Amino acid sequence: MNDAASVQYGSETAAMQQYLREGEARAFALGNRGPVRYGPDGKLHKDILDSYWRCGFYVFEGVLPQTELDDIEAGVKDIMDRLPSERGSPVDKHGRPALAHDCKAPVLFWSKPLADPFGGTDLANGRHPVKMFEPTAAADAPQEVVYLMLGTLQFSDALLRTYGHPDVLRIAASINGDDFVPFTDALFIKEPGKGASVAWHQDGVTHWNAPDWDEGSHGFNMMAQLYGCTAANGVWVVPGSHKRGRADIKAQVAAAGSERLPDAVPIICAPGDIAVTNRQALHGSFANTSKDWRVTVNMGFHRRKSVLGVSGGGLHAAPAVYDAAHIAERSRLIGYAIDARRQRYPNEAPYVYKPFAEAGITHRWDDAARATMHDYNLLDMSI
Ligand SMILES: O=C(O)CCC(=O)C(=O)O
Repeated sequence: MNDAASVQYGSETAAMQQYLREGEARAFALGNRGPVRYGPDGKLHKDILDSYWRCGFYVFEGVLPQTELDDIEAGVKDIMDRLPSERGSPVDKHGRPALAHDCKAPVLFWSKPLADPFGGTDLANGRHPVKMFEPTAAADAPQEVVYLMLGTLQFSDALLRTYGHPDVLRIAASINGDDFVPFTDALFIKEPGKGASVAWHQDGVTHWNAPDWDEGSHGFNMMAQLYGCTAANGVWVVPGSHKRGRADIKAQVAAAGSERLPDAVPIICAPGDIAVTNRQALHGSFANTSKDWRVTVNMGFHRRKSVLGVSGGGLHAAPAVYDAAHIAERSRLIGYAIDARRQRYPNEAPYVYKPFAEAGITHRWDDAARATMHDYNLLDMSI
């Protein structure tokens, strides 16, 4: 992707630059980053798990090699090329049927450049109560950009193959148990000089007041970085906030005097790093006025016990009670991803997903399977 000239953060430029510098220093002092390491039980090394549970996020360095990043980049560029020419258009800029033109499930989220479409609104159950500062975009910026896409695995085999990466799935099993289940998957696109803010929020909805609530009840998101991410364009997290229940975001912003929360730190990644972020952690990201692209391949996972028999939905898909059949149907994506990856990387040991192995279920990734992927994210398990 091409770099664009950076635009300024308006009246907040100086304060923002200082915040980014100080946040970056705090982030590197946390001790929650390094290569993937496993213990004798095949699960993530205990030091990594302890660090993840202490901070609410962890950066796995160097998981995806350049060859795989090239594959992902080609997939993302193809997706971007097929986007509707403008919001609501049935065709792309080449006049072809646009990506997702025939999808019922939510796929494309648009924003004015550098704006904050959710902050301070009732959207998504009002979980983003405070609007972020909205810098002014360049005069020649488009009216709107797509900054978030859901259900992306139906549009790109490259993204599906990454979803089946053995480390991605081993990390999921280490944190959520061998019977972990999918939640949703997404692409966050933060274009330089255009990428929208995602206002401070916590992701969980259903379990905050459950008697067995704990620091892992609402699962986690994995954020694989195509180009890396910086303090300026990355997600910020308040370390430890995933343990403290619901945050009073309005009060925290009022106390700070701006949305620059003093305890928050940025997730800093190189290309190919994968960050894991607890969905209960207070997190958000600022408008991308930097010159750097961020493309995050976001893959969410839950504990099975957090979704089985639970009534969820409303944010990523229609409300539903998630019974065993629903979970099995949505989990097919894991089976397809593992097989898609096996076909591309025949010398790599494929991940064995225990629920399928125990039930003797196998999946084959081919055109027939591809045809069943349309609108698969109607089954996203949003808790
Ligand atoms: O990538 C971003 O900017 C925001 C990510 C986020 O809020 C999420 O995954 O819940």
